[in-house]
Order: sequence, then C-alpha cells, then structure tokens
Amino acid sequence: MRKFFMTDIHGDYLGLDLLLNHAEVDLNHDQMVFGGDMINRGENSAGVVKRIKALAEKYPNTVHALVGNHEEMMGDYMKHGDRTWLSHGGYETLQSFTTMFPDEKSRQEHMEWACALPLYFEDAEYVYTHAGLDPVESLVNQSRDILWMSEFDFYSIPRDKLLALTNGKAIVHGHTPVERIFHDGVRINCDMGSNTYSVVEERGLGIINLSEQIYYVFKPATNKIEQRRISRF
Ligand SMILES: [Mn+2]
Repeated sequence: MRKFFMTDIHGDYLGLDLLLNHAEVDLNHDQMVFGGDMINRGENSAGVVKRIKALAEKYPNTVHALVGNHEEMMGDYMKHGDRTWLSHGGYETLQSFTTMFPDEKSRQEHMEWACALPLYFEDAEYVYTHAGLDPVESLVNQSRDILWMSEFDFYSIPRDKLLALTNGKAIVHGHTPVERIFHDGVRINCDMGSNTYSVVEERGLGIINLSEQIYYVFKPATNKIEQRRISRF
C-alpha cells in the first residue's frame, strides 16, 4: 500500500483526473487522502466533488476526503445564507453544480456531502488536515477555526508542540500555495496553487506519494506533468 495526498484542487477536474492516472493510484490497495478546497476558482467544481464523492463511496477503506475553508464557506451559505462564499468563487461554483446536477436532490446531496466532511484524518504515520492544527486542543477537539489557519500562524508553532499533539506523526496539509514541497520535520504543505496563483504559469496541482517522498505536479499552462522529490530540512 502506498499513501497519496492531493489538496486544494479548486475545480481543476482535468488535473485531478490526469494525476490519478499518471501516479497509477490503485485504490484497491493504495490510500488516497483529499485535503479539502475541492471547489471555487476553477471551472469544474461540481465535477471534482462528484468524482471524489464517487471514489470515497466506492473505496471507503482507502479514500478519505476532508473539508477545506472553501467547502466551509459553501456550508455557511447553504445553512445560514452567509454570502461570503459568493464573492470567493461561490457564484460560479453554484452554476457549476446547477449544470452538473439539474436535479435538485442530487445537487443538494453533493453540496451537503462536501461541507460535512471531517476536519482531519489520521493513519499510523501521518495526520492530514486542510490548513493546520492547534496544539492547545487535542485532535478530537480541534475547532473549525483551523480551516482558516494562516501559514504564518501554523509555522510559528514549535515543532515539539505539534509532535506532542499528533503523537509524533507529521502533518500533511494544504491551504497556502507553495512553489516546492518541503517536509520540515513535522509539516508538509502540498498546496501548489491550483487556480489560485495570480500568475497563470505558476498554477499547479500536485499528487504527493508520501511512501516514496515524491510528487507529480501538473501545470495547466504548459499541460505538462513534472516529477519532483519532497525536500527535507
Ligand atoms: Mn484553503
């Protein structure tokens, strides 16, 4: 069994599909964790949610999807009419869902599924979450505020405090785009800025093979997939 992670897809259905194939992920054996922010900014948010939901249902033992702050905004809109989501790409996402699911029941079902995903997933070696973890609370008591944790705040936390929280496991996450993936002894940020970087050429989506400490990055601007090694310091 190999362990894979992908995060902050932001509506890039093509990238999701290409990378799953390119990395030859075999969900009968390999573990695949999705780190949230499936939606907003890109053009096929509904397609990404539909695919990941289908995978999670077909392979409940190996596929695990987590919530991100963009799904949280969608949930706040659905539950409380909070319009913040609409100005963060929600308007286009709503259109994407309406086109993909003309039937309201199935549209609701997919949107609600994405908002109700857990804050973290844990295996024997890693803890996976969208943006960060708060060492003041135990893992099961994390507040939903962690979905919005800035890279500065998360990387200001001393490593030993995070390792005490996770029982020595490294934390695999996304949320803030990075050019290269680093393992700093406790944190591995895997967000490569898909549909997020203002410079189109810099936008990338990564699939991370944690077992071999390598990753593939897909750059839509060039339509190329590059292999890189996770740096460690
Ligand atoms: Mn995010």
